This record gives sequence, structure tokens and C-alpha cells, in this order.
Amino acid sequence: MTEKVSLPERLEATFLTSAPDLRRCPPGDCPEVAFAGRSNAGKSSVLNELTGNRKTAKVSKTPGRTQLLNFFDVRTGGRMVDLPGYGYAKAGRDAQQNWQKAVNHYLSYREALVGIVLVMDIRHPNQAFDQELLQWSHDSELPVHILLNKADKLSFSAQRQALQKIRSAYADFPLVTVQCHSALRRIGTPELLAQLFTWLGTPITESENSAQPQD
Ligand SMILES: Nc1nc2c(ncn2[C@@H]2O[C@H](COP(=O)(O)OP(=O)(O)OP(=O)(O)O)[C@@H](O)[C@H]2O)c(=O)[nH]1
Ligand SMILES: [Mg+2]
Repeated sequence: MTEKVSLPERLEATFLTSAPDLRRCPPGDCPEVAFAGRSNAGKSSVLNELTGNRKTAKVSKTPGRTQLLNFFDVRTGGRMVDLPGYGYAKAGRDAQQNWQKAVNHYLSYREALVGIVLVMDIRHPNQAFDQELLQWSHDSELPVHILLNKADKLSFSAQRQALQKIRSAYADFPLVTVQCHSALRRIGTPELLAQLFTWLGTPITESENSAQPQD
């Protein structure tokens, strides 16, 4: 009989480095999951929720807080990358164009990238940028896990409705998965962790370790 493996409730991660563009990213020597989405959707908050540390990534009420590609080493293997958000109108035009170019290059050419967590505000999901990213990743056969974040802002039935709508919109995209989520209330955290461990490699638990045959 196989023992049920319980996944950790958090994902320990430490800041590695920031990069302004693809050329200055660290060597892509392990699997990476990128957190993408519109500015203010909650990408950095989700990272902090996963690590259980509010200081892992910088969060702000003002959109446009994350302006570099921020790399975090996951203790059990792999990396998470907090990307600058799309659609932040108040940034200077040049600054915005530069970091959006950096995000596009990263997404298009980073070979270490194994999956994208696309964070949307559940109240304003599937905006033009989201649709473009989903179409591009479908064409490139890159898996995307959509987080309908800030679910705490909607009633349970409105959450279900939003989930259903996105699920049917992307029913023909086999590599797309969707869930409701709240970084604030930790709604849907186990489901997200399970997805991340699938992409980055499931950590070996102590009991599994000791079950291995000894030399
Ligand atoms: N109610 C609620 N607020 C949230 C949630 N997640 C994030 N926020 C808030 O949304 C705002 C933006 O969060 P960030 O994590 O900085 O968003 P971001 O996507 O990283 O933004 P950029 O760095 O500008 O791209 C902050 O005020 C957060 O506290 C959530 O699940 N529920
Ligand atoms: Mg951010």
C-alpha cells in the first residue's frame, strides 16, 4: 500500500537576485516558475503568502511596485520569479516599455521556464494582456496556472461563476488550469502549492526518505 504523501503547507524561498533584463538574469540552471499578470493583481502578495513571510517580495497599494525581475530560490529545488506587472500607466512611457520588453524577452527566451502562474484580479479577469499571454503560451506549449486572486472580494457564488467563465473560455487549452485564490485570506493555497511542486519537483519528505533501501 502506498503511503499518502502530504505536501508542505509553505514553500521556503529566499531572494537570490534582481535583473533588469534577460541578459542580466542568473544562469537558468534549474526549473523556474514565473508569476505574471497585470500590475496590482497581487503577484508579489501571492509569493509572500507562499513563503509565509510578508517581506519576501515587495507589495504595494500603488501599482507598478515591482520593476525588476526578482528571482527566489526555493529550498526544495527550483526558482520562482516575480515579474513586473503589465499595464501600469503611470510609469514613464520609456520605463514601462523597457520593463515590458524585459518581461516579453524573459517569457519568450528563458529556457529554464517550466510554467507561468498568471495572476488576475477575480473582479477584472481575462484582460487583453491575459488573453495574449494565454494564446502565446498555448502556441508555445507552456503550461499556465491561472489564479483568480482577491477572491475574498466576492461572494462564494460569484467566485464559482467567475471560475466557470474562465474555465469555459479556455476549455480548448489543455495546458491551462484555473483556480480561485486569495493571498489575503489564504484561499486555495494547497491547490497552488500542489501545482508549484508538480512543476518544480515534489520535495522528498522525511518518512519517504527513511523508507528508501539502505546500502
Ligand atoms: N483583498 C485582497 N487584496 C490583495 C490580495 N492580494 C493582493 N492584494 C492587495 O493588492 C495590492 C497589490 O498587491 P501586489 O502584490 O503588490 O501586486 P503586484 O501584482 O505584485 O503589483 P505590481 O508589482 O505593481 O505588478 C496590495 O494592496 C495587496 O495588499 C488578495 O488576495 N485580497
Ligand atoms: Mg509586485
